Amino acid sequence: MVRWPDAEAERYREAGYWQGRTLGDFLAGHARTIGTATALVADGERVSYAELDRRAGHLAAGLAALGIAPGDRIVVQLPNGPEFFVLLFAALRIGAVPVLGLPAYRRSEAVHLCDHSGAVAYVVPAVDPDPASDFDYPALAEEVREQVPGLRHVLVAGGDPGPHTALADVEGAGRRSPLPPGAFAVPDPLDPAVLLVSGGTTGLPKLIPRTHEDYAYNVRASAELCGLGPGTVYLAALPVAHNFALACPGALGTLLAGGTVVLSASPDPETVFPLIERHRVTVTAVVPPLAALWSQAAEWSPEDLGSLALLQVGGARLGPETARRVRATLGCELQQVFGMAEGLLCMTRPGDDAERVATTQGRPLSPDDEIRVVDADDRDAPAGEIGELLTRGPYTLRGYYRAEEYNRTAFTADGFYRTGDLVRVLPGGDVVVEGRRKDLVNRGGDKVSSDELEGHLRAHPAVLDAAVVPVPDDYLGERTCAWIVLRERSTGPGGPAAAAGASRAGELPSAADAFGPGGLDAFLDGRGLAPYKKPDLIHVVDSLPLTAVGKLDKRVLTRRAAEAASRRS
Ligand code: OOB
Repeated sequence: MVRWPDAEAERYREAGYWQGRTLGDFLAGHARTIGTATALVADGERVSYAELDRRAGHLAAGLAALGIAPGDRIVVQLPNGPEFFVLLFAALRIGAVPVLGLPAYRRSEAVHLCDHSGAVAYVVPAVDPDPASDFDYPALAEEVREQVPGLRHVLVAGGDPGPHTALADVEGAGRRSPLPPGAFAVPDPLDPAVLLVSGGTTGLPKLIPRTHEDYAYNVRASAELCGLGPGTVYLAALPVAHNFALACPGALGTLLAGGTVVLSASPDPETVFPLIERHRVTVTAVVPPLAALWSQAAEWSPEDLGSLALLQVGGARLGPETARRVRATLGCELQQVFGMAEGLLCMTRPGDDAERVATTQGRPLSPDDEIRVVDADDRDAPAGEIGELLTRGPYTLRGYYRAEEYNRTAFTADGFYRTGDLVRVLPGGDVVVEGRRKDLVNRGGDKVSSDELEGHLRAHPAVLDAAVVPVPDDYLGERTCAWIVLRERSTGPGGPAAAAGASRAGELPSAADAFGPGGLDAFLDGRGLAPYKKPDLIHVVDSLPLTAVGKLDKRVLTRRAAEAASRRS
């Protein structure tokens, strides 16, 4: 990994941001001081701080007994449940590095994460808690294991492990032969604590090393900003594998503050509203489409949501109208969060006036977050003008993991991260996100890399070329639109398509004929792509538009996609 230069590291230590501690070390202290308090609630199960600490210790010993050593990577693909946290704290204790994958990932993503991180272990749930997808994770793990020879262990949480090892057995082995405190060397706080997955890069997803120092600061500072304390009851509605729900301040911020984390397997109002009422939830975080959905549902749902004091909304653009409506219907304080797994967090502050909260994405979390707004030539844009946001600071990465070449363009020579987001900064320092330069589709917080999806589309034998662009959508903000040029067409009359009878000369074959049984959907499923990355709209065309210099003109495609969508609605 790329480290911060010594001078900066020193500055962050002197300012008190970096405290020389590991990310999980507060847990043992809490177990002593507030051991009986409830740390986690899930499915009626309550886990106290003492129990979480004890279980993490047992699992740490069990993992060590399997031969998992400091620095080893463990790909974790677990839903919101106690096991996620037992495993996270266990790994942190022995200095193993969890690679946090989303539950929606499938073979393509899982193989990439295990392979690219050089993981020794992969952890999946026995049962998909989402009945709508009912996905077979142990079967996925078998496929991953075949394709990634370096993977030594597949550990299965909660239920029948099939041909793999039950996570509970690893914990049980550690319980029978526990290791004394001090048995493990304390991890170096400057080393990665976790690897997060980037939403917005070219090619396959990049991994973000978050060190103990920088991530602990991220958690602590955001927990302070949001005023979390022992009375906080945080509802994890979004996946805790995502930075927002994990650490901004999220579940880790709540645990650090001695509060209670309520884990929900789904963010649907039918699931979360009863949880909010029953557990008197005070804080939660959602993406904009969910904020809108919750606000609508709150108008007719019988549950009492009065305990909710703060709703954080982030991950994608929240329009001012939605912001005002959400505040009015849910009757709680709203906070906009513009964040990224790479680091920088901008947040509106509790107490900011309502208009500021409705119309801006807040200001950087740390006094030492440096931000620059630049034009296409990296020159500072005039004050208040729109430009690309560059940032560096005490919790923003200096380089992706094992990505030397990519890092040369993703960062400036002096270490600023190019966010790819187009912003403007108001005189009071508030940031307003105006668009983006990076090539991705933000489906209501779920990021789809155009490049990654185009690669999958081009792999189809009937596809000659493909381009993926966003199209505006009332609910998600954006949806994914794929423009596809078919091979048959390009071979002209008498080519393979004509021979196969799929089309008459000069006429496009119907998409259904060209893509085979089940269409593109089935093809992409077969490639093991996460379902949310599949295109929402497909246009088959003769050719893709080019710019004057002969490059693909995505601006034209984006405009055409929007026009086609508005004609339809
Ligand atoms: C969060 O993290 P990621 O890594 O999934 O995505 C980061 C990107 C940003 O670069 C930006 O393009 C977009 O998501 N984004 C927003 C936004 N928050 C994130 N765009 C407009 N308005 C916002 N409020 O999405 C994330 C990480 C931590 C906290 C919150 C969100």
